[in-house]
Amino acid sequence: MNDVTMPVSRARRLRDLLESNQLEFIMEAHNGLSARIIEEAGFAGIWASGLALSAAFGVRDSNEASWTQVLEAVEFMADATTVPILLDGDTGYGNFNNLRRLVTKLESRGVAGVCIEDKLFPKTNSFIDGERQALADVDEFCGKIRAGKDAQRDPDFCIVARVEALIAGWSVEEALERAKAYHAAGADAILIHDKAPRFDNIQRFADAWDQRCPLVIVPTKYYSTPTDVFRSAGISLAIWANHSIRASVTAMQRTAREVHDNQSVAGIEDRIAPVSEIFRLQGDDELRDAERRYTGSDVPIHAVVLAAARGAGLESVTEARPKAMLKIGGKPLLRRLVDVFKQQGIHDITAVAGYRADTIDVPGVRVVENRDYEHTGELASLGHARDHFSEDNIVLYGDLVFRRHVLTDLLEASGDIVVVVDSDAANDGASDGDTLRDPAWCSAPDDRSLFAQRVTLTHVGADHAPDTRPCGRWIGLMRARGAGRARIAEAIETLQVDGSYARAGIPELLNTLIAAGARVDVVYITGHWLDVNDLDDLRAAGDFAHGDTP
Ligand code: SPV
Ligand code: MG
Repeated sequence: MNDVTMPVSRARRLRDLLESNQLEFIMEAHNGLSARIIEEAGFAGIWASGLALSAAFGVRDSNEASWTQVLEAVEFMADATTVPILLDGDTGYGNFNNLRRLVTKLESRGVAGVCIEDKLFPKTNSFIDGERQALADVDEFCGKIRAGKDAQRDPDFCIVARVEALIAGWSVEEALERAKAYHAAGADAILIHDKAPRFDNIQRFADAWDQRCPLVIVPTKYYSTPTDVFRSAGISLAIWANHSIRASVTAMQRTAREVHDNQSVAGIEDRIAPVSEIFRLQGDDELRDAERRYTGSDVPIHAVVLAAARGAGLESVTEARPKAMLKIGGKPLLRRLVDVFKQQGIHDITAVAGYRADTIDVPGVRVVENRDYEHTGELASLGHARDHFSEDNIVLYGDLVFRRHVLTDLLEASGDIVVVVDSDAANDGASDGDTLRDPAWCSAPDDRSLFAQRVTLTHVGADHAPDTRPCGRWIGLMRARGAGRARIAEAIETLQVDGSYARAGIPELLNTLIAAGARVDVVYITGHWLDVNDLDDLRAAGDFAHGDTP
């Protein structure tokens, strides 16, 4: 024997529920979603109810859904869950041979057991004209049970024989005779069903049964009976057989009526599950993880757009909106950025708003607000997006316009902290006499070779700048991932301690990182981008965007 513990099969777990020495409970589900909800609620098993399955299909509980349609639905339920499922197999959808085939198929789809009832195909729900329902011949039903037991491959697969004698108006004695025969034929448990509002007949049945094999009940009509009564009667398993579908019908009817009458969903929004809850129940997280594993993008990238500024040189056009919402070539700047990100498969985007935050309205963007934007810097704005950081983050100014390859180059670069530096801009400041914004000093100038150089940033910004010529301009675009995140957190702490955090920009953060020994890698580009700082830039951005359109 080795120590590897084999996972306990679902069939085994259903058997354990039936054979445990306490009262256990399972609850109805009718599709993958409801099955998952039942499991999450804590139930150790699920009843795949014939009534609920057929109702969910919109047909009657009279074998109108074919057995393969039921099989397919229960397979979705098994896929969506880990707990055992007991299928309500009606009469077994035919004779002994049909049941054999059913058992084989259920086992192959991960269903733990089947319950068959001693009525005739096509069956009728037990609560509809029960007295008029014909019961199966006892010998024929016993043959069916034996055939099912012989067909199962897994010795733990359970066949529950359901006695409908009380439903059809027969005596407790008749029910007992039938149950004994079914038990002798190999049934793993007996479901004794009744439509009476009181538990009395089942109590008499249970007393006489005397624990020959596990007893299962469906307290739909005698629902007011205290659960302890079932316990003292020695019942093994109680099935809450139709309460999920009934609950959802009530909720859907109420909601549909209200939405119809109000011609609006505004009133119900807060009372229904958010779409994110549906995604969660569908297991969307697992798909995101799998995408990461199998499509090469290791970690989903999160983009933070710093969009709090009104724009100092743009007052005349930013009365009603922040700079990031200015239209370039018909599209707000922020919208252009979002489009570029989405093209690269980056869908998790946070914009940090400040000035006229209320006007930031771009689909696909999470907006967080830096209310104190007038008195704080970009670093504080970045701090407002902290809760949404992922393992891999792109941070950029909201007034950037760039060709797609600029982002591609950044995404392809290695390094935990990477900045994009335009080496062409090194000449700009020198030629026109302007002060170069965000000048960047690097470990080596851009050699413009086709082969990536490993260059690091040594300083950015005019403050405390080295006495040499900068190698270019940091364009306001960077990436921080993996261990780089922790380095950034440490640098932020340093800036908080020395009191410069609130006013600091991203260059101060980068310089603090460098001072602390962190490696900041550089991706050199040569032009093909601009930022919008005044009306001239705005015009230039319009032309640039024009050139952008194929
Ligand atoms: C079902 O849930 O489909 C059942 C139980 O068979 S009952 O509806 O009570 O007959
Ligand atoms: Mg049923």
